[in-house]
Amino acid sequence: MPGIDYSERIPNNVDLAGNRRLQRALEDWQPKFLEWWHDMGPVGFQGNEVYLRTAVSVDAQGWAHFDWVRMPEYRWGIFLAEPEASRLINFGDHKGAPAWQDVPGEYRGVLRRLIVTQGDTEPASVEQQRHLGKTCPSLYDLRNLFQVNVEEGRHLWAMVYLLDAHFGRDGREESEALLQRRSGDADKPRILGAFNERTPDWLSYLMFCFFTDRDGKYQLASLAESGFDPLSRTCRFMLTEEAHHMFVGESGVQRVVQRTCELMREHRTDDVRKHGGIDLATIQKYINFHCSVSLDLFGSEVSTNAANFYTMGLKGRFEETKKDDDHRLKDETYTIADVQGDRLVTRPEAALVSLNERLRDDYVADCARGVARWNQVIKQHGIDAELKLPHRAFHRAIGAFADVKVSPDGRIISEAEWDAKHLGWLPTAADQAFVGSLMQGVTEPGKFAGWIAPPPRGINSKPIEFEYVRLP
Ligand code: BYC
Repeated sequence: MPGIDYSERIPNNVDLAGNRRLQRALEDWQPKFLEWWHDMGPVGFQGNEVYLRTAVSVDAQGWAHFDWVRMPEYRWGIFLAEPEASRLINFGDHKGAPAWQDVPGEYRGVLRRLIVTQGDTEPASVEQQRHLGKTCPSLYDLRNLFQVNVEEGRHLWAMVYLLDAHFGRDGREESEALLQRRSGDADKPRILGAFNERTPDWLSYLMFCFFTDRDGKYQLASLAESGFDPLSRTCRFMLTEEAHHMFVGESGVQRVVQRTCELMREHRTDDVRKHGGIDLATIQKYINFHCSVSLDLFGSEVSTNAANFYTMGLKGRFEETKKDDDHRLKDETYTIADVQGDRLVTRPEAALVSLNERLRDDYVADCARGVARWNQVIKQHGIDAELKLPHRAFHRAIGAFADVKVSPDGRIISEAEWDAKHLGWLPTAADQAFVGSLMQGVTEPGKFAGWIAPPPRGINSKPIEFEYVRLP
């Protein structure tokens, strides 16, 4: 049965009670997690009841449970998707062998590193978003923020479970370290770049949910293909949670765009700032920033790490089993983006070392679909403007483009041109101050800040004016 046992101190569907050693390790970690949540989780609102969704089982219907919960009392637990009978390793050198239920000894270090990197992003995002509550544009948005935050907390639990269950003392040490690194801290930063950036305002947050959580979707989907079955099963369940985070991002930015268009039409101007809206030019700059830092999260275009993860059977491609090839890729090539002299080019490269770029391609296509939906809103308002994804080489810090300056439309430019123009491409301190000035908390049920349109419908068929967070 896919049911989750909520009578346990740590809700789970992995029969934790049957593994006393693991249960003790996790019960030892639980108060440390709560201490971290208290210190680094959402600022304020910890005593308020929030209308949250909790998984009651790991099947599709298991998400139907909504209730009032105070965040520190959220039932974080360990939920794995149901096992697939006789699952095999579907790619790499071990293709066709039974999926591993235990860590293959020779891959222990690599697998641990992958799990830790994934796990590290989860608390990082909660840390990045912790100050947003007091400037929420509505109770509806506040509730969505907290839903995302508690689920990122649960994703941390998911990775800690794998570490504690399968990596012994090393795993327990890594579990502790996950609570000790801090987003943006100079001495003990989070592992990946985007997770050390600030999320100072709600526009940044919505962009983060659209662009950075979408990296989560693609990375988790690749790890869900893993030959290490416990990782695959935990990622499969995490993906069901991730979908909501991307909904928050896509629909959130769409509502900002909609409000901007309404103001543009009403006042017959592009400059909606003086009417309390966020102009399309500023929205474009935020897209440029969040897209580029999220593109970095896929790693270098040419990566032996990526080739090894694949050959070892640990991390597959997006929708690996739906692809019609040999799933070993030793003789294949793939077209990747690169720099040659002063030109951006595409060129063939061995498919195995190109797997990061291939995943980035899947990701970019998905982002483009979302941006097209935002552009529909602009078009419906009869406005002649278009939001665009920046060129993938723009503003990169990882990989082939890290050492060149590139414009958002994909031209290699000189340092001098970059210096002269980059303030027009990326959010400036003044842009951030302006967006920051709009961030005034709105907490009256049914009311929305003036820079974002209300959503078309509420959560779980509740009305938009529902009291999604109970304030005193
Ligand atoms: N920042 O061969 P390379 C999510 C390091 S988001 C800093 O280019 P590789 C979420 C790299 O670690 C999904 N360092 O890359 C979203 C390596 O270091 P070592 C998170 C970076 O290894 C929102 C070196 O550079 N999950 O879930 O092929 C909210 C050379 O590496 C960066 C994962 O990432 C960077 N951007 O691939 C909440 C999945 N990029 O080993 C949650 C697990 C690279 O030489 N991680 N480096 O010291 C992976 O699969 C891989 O580690 C990466 C990098 C795809 C990230």
